[in-house]
Amino acid sequence: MRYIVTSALPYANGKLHLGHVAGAYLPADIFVRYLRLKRKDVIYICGTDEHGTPISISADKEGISPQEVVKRYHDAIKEAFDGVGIEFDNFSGTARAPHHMLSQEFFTQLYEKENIQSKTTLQFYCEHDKRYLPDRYVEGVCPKCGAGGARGDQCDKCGQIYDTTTLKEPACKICGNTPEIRETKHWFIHLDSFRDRLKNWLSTKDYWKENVLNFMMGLLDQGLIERSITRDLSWGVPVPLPGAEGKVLYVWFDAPIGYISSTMEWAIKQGKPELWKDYWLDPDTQLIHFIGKDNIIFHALIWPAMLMGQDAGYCLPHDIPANEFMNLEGEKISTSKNWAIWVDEFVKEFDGEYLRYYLAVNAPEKQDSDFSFKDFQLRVNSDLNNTLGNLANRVFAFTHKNFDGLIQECKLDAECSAVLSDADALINEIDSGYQGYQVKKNTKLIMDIARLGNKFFDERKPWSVIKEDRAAVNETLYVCANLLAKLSIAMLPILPKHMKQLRQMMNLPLEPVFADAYALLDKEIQLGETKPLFRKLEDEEIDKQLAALHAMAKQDAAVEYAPIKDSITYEHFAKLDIRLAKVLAAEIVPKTEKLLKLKVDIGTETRELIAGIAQSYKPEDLVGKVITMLVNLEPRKIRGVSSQGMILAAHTNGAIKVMLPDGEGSPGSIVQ
Ligand code: B3M
Ligand code: ZN
Repeated sequence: MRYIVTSALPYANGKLHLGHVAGAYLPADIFVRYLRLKRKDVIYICGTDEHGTPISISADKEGISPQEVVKRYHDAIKEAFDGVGIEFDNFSGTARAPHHMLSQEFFTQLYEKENIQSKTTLQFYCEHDKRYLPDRYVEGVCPKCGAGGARGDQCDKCGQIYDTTTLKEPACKICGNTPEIRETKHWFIHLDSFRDRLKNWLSTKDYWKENVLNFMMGLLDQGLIERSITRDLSWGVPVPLPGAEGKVLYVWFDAPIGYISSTMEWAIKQGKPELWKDYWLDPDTQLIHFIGKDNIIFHALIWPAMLMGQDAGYCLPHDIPANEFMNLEGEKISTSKNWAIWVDEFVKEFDGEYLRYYLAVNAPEKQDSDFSFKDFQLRVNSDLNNTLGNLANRVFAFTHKNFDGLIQECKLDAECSAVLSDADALINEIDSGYQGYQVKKNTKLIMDIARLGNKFFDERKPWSVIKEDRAAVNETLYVCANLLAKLSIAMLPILPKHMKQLRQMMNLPLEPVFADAYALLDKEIQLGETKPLFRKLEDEEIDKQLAALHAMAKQDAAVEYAPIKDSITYEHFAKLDIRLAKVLAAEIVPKTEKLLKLKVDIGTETRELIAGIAQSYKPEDLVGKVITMLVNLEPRKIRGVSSQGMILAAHTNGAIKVMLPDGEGSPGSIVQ
């Protein structure tokens, strides 16, 4: 039996961040490495998704061709994958000619079988740019919540999806003019004609992850509607029909076909152009798509229908392990707010396998998870260094010091055999964990093997036994070496580079099979040169990263400006009596978090007032400072205190900053 494992094709429109890696790539790479340990026939296929409106928008904005945008990000993404050891058998791109041809064949086949039909719809058209405007090319005011900056078909503020033509105050994103509404022809795939086949096929998928199954069942119950699969754009796969000039296939129609065209490219590189058929045209092939949860509908509904509609004997997805999302420091990753960790930058600071480990321990398998720098540091230090690394270090150091690096194979007493069979029980669990994509659970089980080893080493006290019983110490070391050997196989899919190093230091074969994890080392073990496997992460480097993350996000945060208020006369302004005031005392208003009670000197008198600035200032930060204050504001009772005035402050960069005079200032001075 063969396996095709795929990861969602990343858009060639931005760099790779760690949320991508955690969701669709690392879990797949680990699974593939596991299958290879089992000597399964597997190919791991991916490539960049090079079509879609955002790519042509980026190109328009930068005044370059979409090809240039695509090339830039294709290369950057590939490099980032290399940095974290994600190894595809082929990494293609959907702008390549063979992919275009195959996508057109897919379309034509469905069209000829009448699974695709055309319809006339309404669409924005920009007279100035002489083009139809796909949804993302139009911006306006949301018809539901009234927020500005709403996209043609969806408002990011309230999440509402609406008919493009109901958008208020539409503006063309290219030139800013108001577009008109025109008729345009598009093609739709009739999913309903696949309903029974889809239902039957889905009914055999009771082993799928719950999140995917529930989602699909809900969709099928709602009834399948037709879906538009073409767009008015120049960048994409041209619709292969007469009279369809200026129309391309919707990016989500052609993208999954990329899994096949990338496999074809792979076969050609292997010198066997027909080889892709052995995989794709065998109904027994296990086709497994790793994706993020936002891609479920395309992979579990539309794509299978497209494959069925070909009537060409394509295998259908066997499983679609969709992962949830990974957040960053408690907040949603957002590329537009620059709240993201870019993989290429991360691997310049830290070993890419530290990231693999952390994303594995913290895999967003059943629910969203969170990346936090402090937790990353903790995991690397306590798991990789103090647990796994520690076992290797102490065994190696002890063996070098007392036995010239040589551990003899030996008979085992009951205690030792028990430890090794405990480890084998863990290996069993790890084996089935990998089969069920349970990477997170597996990292814990593997660490349990290391913990077992450390505990055993401690209990056997080789440092004191060495004086009277060298054979017993050899036995201890032999058991530990076996544990390390088991662990090096169990952990290989997650930390391939480090586990290879570990095996190298122990002079073990570098291409083990999974079953070797159960076998006892049957020869003496002559250690090679050994060195610590991992390094500890210091507070300073972690703090530095954290600070950089916040700084980048602030710098790029999209500032929302309130509209400028109606004009006033000077007389209006002159009514405001603003003076400098010196803070004499400050304290938090009890039972509040935001309020400070201030006592200030305004030259002529002292006043008390309440200011909502406690989240940006501690009381002691303010005492002694000269600030600006509106002194003729009507007094107000706040929390039982009569607040006599208002201090002036700016809301800026997410904090409140009190306005201070430039240099020395004396209380009572007029501000105007
Ligand atoms: N390009 C990636 C995304 O939605 C999308 C996946 C295509 S897989 C065929 O992030
Ligand atoms: Zn325009």
